[in-house]
Amino acid sequence: MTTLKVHGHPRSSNTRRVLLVLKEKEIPYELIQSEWSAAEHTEPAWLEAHPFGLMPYLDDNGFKVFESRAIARYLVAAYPAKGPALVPAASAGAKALAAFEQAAAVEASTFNPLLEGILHERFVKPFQGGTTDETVVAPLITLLEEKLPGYERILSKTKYLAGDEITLADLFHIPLLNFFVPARLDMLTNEDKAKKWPHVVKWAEELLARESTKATAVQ
Ligand SMILES: N[C@@H](CCC(=O)N[C@@H](CS)C(=O)NCC(=O)O)C(=O)O
Repeated sequence: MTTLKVHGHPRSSNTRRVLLVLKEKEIPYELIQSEWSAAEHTEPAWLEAHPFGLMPYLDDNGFKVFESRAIARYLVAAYPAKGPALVPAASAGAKALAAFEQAAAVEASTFNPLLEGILHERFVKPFQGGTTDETVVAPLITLLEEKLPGYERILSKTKYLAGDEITLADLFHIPLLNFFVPARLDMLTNEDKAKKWPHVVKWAEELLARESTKATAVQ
């Protein structure tokens, strides 16, 4: 098996989403670190592999795929014998697949946009020389806290979002869950708030304690 190449950057949460799935699946890989400051991801050679000029993309022996979640699904489909399944097998039936897809959709359509909005204000703008606008952050935090009871309803019935086995839907949350503390988001650590969604706190703590999370965390 040729070593898979991930083109991206260890500080990119979307790159880390792919790396931690590779770790979970115990698939060897090489991270080809892009020159982020030189905007290598906007150069013609990169655009050949990723038409939208973003990171990461995967190169599996010449086959290229972009979008972190699509890469993860490719890895699951292409390497079924490696590591845990992470997506219900076709033999598990349409209902198991639906449970997985609904959990994955919650991450992509609800969790990710809210977190990205907050992180853009609190990290990206200051890094680019701008100023955080807390009037933008506040409603995003309110919306996030309004979504946590939904997570709590699910996680009080099953250990993970799509049942009692971990799936990509849980793992997809990790790169941005990792930012709660540095981004001063206290809904999982403030005692008064955390007691409103204890199963979410336990789920998040378990995800953040995984070896794959630690191995791919920003140094
Ligand atoms: N939905 C894409 C998002 C990719 C993305 O936004 N990547 C960021 C890094 S985390 C990027 O390339 N940003 C380019 C830039 O900052 O100029 C994915 O999941 O792969």
